[in-house]
Amino acid sequence: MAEHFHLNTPLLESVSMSKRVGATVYLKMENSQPSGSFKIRGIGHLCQQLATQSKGVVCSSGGNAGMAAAYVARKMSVPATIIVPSSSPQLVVQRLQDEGATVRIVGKVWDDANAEALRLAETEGLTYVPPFDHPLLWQGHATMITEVAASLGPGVKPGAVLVSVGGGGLLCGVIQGLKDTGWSDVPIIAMETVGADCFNAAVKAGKVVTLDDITSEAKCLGAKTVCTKAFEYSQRSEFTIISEIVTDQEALQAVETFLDEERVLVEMACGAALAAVYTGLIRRLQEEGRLPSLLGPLLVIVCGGSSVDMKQLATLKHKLQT
Ligand code: PLV
Repeated sequence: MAEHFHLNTPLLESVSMSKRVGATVYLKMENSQPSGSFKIRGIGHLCQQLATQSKGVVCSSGGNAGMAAAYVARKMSVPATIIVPSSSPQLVVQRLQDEGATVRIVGKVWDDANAEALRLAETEGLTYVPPFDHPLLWQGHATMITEVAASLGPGVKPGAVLVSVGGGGLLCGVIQGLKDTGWSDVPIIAMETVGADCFNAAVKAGKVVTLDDITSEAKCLGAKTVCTKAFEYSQRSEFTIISEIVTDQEALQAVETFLDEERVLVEMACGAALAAVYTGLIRRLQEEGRLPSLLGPLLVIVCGGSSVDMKQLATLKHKLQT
């Protein structure tokens, strides 16, 4: 990649999480990317390949893909239209507008907004920026793993990687990165919330399925159907992908604990992954023999997210009564 938009993010050791897990925990701080999440890696790469001559980009998003597209478009001096569903909080709309994007609210969930983005791309001749389902996105996301390898140095390899899954783009990127690094045998724990669990549903059904609705408050995990590539990876024997779900309450509690202990505010989409540590899920997987009892360093992808501030946190707490 020539010039790129993402940053090389810090890899921090978390003492409090390490204590809970009983192994060293490293946090890949994707929350510190411009635009607030890992999405900038893939979307920056995709736009460099597809949008240099563009008259404008259009992106459907729960929020963070849109933030990345708006940021990249501004840097490339290309107009950006972001389509979000009505479930995205007002603070995201404001942040997208502050980034210079035109924002349209269409439909109830991301899938509705996506149909409109595809239509606009077709009728207006705009470059469509998908939030999770494209090989260029996965290639861009993969850089986070090669960076981790460089930060850890030779001879150190993660014992497992912990990620959140929405539409599965992050998962595909992490797997791509593990392949690039020669770490394909590292198990991945893929986390979703109940009610935004399209990957878990696909793994259980043995085929890609479409959820009836998104009932989780982790709206940025709210794709009704996981991308085919993510499902395909789950079926291949060379990768170990452990699909698990947590409740919204657990994801929100994880956001709060992470804020208290690491002094960083992330959204519930990220809290889903963090909850695997705070609820004792990692320990349970070890007890069940699904992860080694002597676990190497646990790599947590802190995917971040802009759909949160103290007011939104209070709103979610009230809604979920935590
Ligand atoms: N969010 C997408 C899809 O939403 C979006 O439009 O922003 N963590 C955060 C903070 C996210 O924003 C997302 C995706 C994920 C994790 C999951 O990534 P994915 O979709 O690549 O699995 C509907």
